[in-house]
Amino acid sequence: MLPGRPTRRDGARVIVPRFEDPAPARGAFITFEGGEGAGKSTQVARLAATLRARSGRGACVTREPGGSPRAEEIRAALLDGVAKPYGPFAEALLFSAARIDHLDRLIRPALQRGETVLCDRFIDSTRAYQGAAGGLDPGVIAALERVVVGPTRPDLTLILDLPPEAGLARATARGAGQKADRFEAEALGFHVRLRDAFLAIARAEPARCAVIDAGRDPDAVEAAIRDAVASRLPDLLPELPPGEGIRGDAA
Ligand code: T5A
Repeated sequence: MLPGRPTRRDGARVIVPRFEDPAPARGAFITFEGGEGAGKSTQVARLAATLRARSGRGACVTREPGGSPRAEEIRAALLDGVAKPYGPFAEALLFSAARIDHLDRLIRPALQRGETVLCDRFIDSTRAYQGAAGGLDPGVIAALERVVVGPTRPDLTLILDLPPEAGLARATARGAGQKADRFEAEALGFHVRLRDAFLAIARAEPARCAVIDAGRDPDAVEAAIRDAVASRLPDLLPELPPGEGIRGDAA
């Protein structure tokens, strides 16, 4: 028997999640959340470039669902709608399965190396999509977070907020000619509930979350994100000497 692992009465080993890290996480964990087409991927890339140039630390860019080869396989199935007929609980389990692999293979190792991890969607998407908009009981979602995520919680979550009509129009314009994916294809009411859910998360956890007005042009959104990071995690974006780094230091 491995230390700390319970066994069943028949002697078989019981697998339980273990979160004791071999070394304490030294990096920072930043997640980006919001509705469809809010501009998360665009801003993850911009912030990563800024952090690489300014913080002297590595910046690891990743996304959910996905981020590791196995999780990317689950992503393809989820966005194709394979799990939709089974309902939001089954979908939440699949997002969780992808998240377990992503955390183990990529996020926790990067944090232990002292890198800043920038993740395009994380637990709040499960809360909003499968929970608030999908109807899954918040108690079930909290239980999943406890066993899947454990202590690996974001230090900062940037919630990119804009009316769903605008986000869906951006996503449609970008994917001109492509079929909408499993979640893009939901009715407008679903996307309105998503927006409300993300804003409610921000109100409930103001120390972790910052709401960014994503309806502005990409440079203005980027500037607001830099301000939020600089004020919440000042070690990552130390103040520049006067006259330096207005724009272009993210190139
Ligand atoms: N999901 C995910 C769950 O249901 N539960 C979960 O637990 C998790 C983790 C993932 C789907 O899975 C769901 C949520 C999602 O539906 P995805 O393709 O990763 O699928 O979906 P999104 O994260 O929504 O990705 P998108 O690419 O659609 O949106 P982004 O990343 O927010 O937007 P972005 O940056 O790609 O920009 C979209 C378009 O708008 C332009 C860009 O150039 C691009 O063309 N743009 C702007 N235009 C004007 N002004 C700005 N400020 C702009 N910023 C970007």
